[in-house]
Amino acid sequence: MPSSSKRSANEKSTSSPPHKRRRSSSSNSYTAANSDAEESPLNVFLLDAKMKPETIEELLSIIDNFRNVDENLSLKEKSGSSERELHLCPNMKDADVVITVVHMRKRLERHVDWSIARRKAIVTPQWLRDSADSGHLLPCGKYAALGDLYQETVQNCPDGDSSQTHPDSNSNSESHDQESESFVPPVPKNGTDIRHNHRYACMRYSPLTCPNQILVEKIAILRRSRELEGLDMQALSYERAISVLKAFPCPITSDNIHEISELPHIGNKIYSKIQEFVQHGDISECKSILCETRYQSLVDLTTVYGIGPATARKLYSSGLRTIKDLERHYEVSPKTSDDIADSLNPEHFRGTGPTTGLPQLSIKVGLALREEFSLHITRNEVEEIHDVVMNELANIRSGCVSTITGGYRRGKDKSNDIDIVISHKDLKSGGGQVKGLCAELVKRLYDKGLVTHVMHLSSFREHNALRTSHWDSLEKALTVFKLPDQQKKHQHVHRRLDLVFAAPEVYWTAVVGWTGSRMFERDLKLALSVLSNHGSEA
Ligand code: TTP
Ligand code: MG
Repeated sequence: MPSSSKRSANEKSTSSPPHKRRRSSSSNSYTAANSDAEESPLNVFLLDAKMKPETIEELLSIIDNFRNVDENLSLKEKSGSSERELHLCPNMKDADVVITVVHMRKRLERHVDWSIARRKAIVTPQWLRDSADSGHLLPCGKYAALGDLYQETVQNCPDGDSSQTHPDSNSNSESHDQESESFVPPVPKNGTDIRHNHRYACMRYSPLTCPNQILVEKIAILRRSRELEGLDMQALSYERAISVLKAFPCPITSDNIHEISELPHIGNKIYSKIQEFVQHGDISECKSILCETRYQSLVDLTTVYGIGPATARKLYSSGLRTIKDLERHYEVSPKTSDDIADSLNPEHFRGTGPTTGLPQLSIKVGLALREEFSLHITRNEVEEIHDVVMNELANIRSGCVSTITGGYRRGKDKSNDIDIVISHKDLKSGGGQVKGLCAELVKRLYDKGLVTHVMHLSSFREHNALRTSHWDSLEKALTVFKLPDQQKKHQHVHRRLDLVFAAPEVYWTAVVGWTGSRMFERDLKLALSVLSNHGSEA
């Protein structure tokens, strides 16, 4: 229990409106449609240990003033909404939500029995602030105060929003508003084993920006240096660790760092780097990597589309160090965006594909367009390009369906390229309808000046009984796309556009496979193969 002097903070709540009906604290069956719950106030307990007096005052004031009604709702909607008052609860046992700044299990156990804690949603003060700002009770997962109780916090959360959908809508424009906000994980259905410490990335929530973002970015430098040097296993270990840390629901401090050592894919070496970061705010190896001229050169060289780590190392060994060196080597002069289009004449680069007759993307083009490719693409432009592509496709074949995938589908505000998966709505004849369509579409876009280069164009493979992968039924084109310039003032830049055509029966598999992240895809395959092995053993 909280100390008696602090406990009075909770007791102040008696001045707030008396609650109409007390609901069993252990119940987690509340939904917005539950009329009993609509009438009962939500019991909130402030665990004041380590909480500053001004924070307690602030939270008390929010609790007193809180009414869970969205001001934007119409009267009719308000009458059916989950209007709830908050009631400051004098003890944790009867509370629905516990607000605390404690992040450590041991410290929490000084105040409450662990078996009680496991039946509560235990969140940071920010949950209350953000709920008050948004006018309704928010999902708790993002605000879970203890990593150990993340799952329980999500399950016991009184947000009442069972309708929250994952960004997997067929209609990209509809999902846009939801996705452009920072992603709030949906409440898992009963029995879904999604938790931050799961060993597979596909079973963990992964926010776009996590509570340990700076640490994650430091470890990304270690990963990148290994990748650039061809140390793929080490790079993968760091990538796995990053993925796990991204899912950890609260800031890592000296109080909770012991929880990190118990997470999957966190070995001794990575743990010691995390310890160093927690103690000193930086990782010395990162500082020295960033100062290495070889690292700086390899990073620069790989900013050119078409140059991966292996090519970059070869170029480096032949004495090339900078973008200027590359421009001299490949005889590509730096261009402004005004005259770059002319310089992209396919004849100039002599990269015509043998089967398609389309200009292929070469390192020279990647170099000429380096600056344009480095400009992030907004969600609006992604959608505009998608619309243009689908309008052109409608002129060739009716009945096609599509989903924008990649980082866009994961909710990223800015993308590096555009990924679109396309199929046909007719499940029976659709396979035949999309066959060969990829090359046809790319040719049309090229003739219209919308696609300027093609880096790769593949067609469906003949069926092979030994292959189990769905990639047999995909056609892919990796291209460069440019929206037409409307006026001189508003000039569009070249963008990388990947088009994937899938037969209807594998459409959603292709959508999932092309959504990422890379670690999610990798672990999804791993988890599925483990499952199928279990199945065959059974
Ligand atoms: P990308 O377009 O390379 O990545 P992205 O869309 O996640 O991010 P951005 O474009 O903004 O840099 O790849 C699209 C998806 O394809 C990716 O999210 C997952 C899948 N993919 C893999 O599974 N493995 C890979 O090696 C690559 C490159 C992509
Ligand atoms: Mg992408």
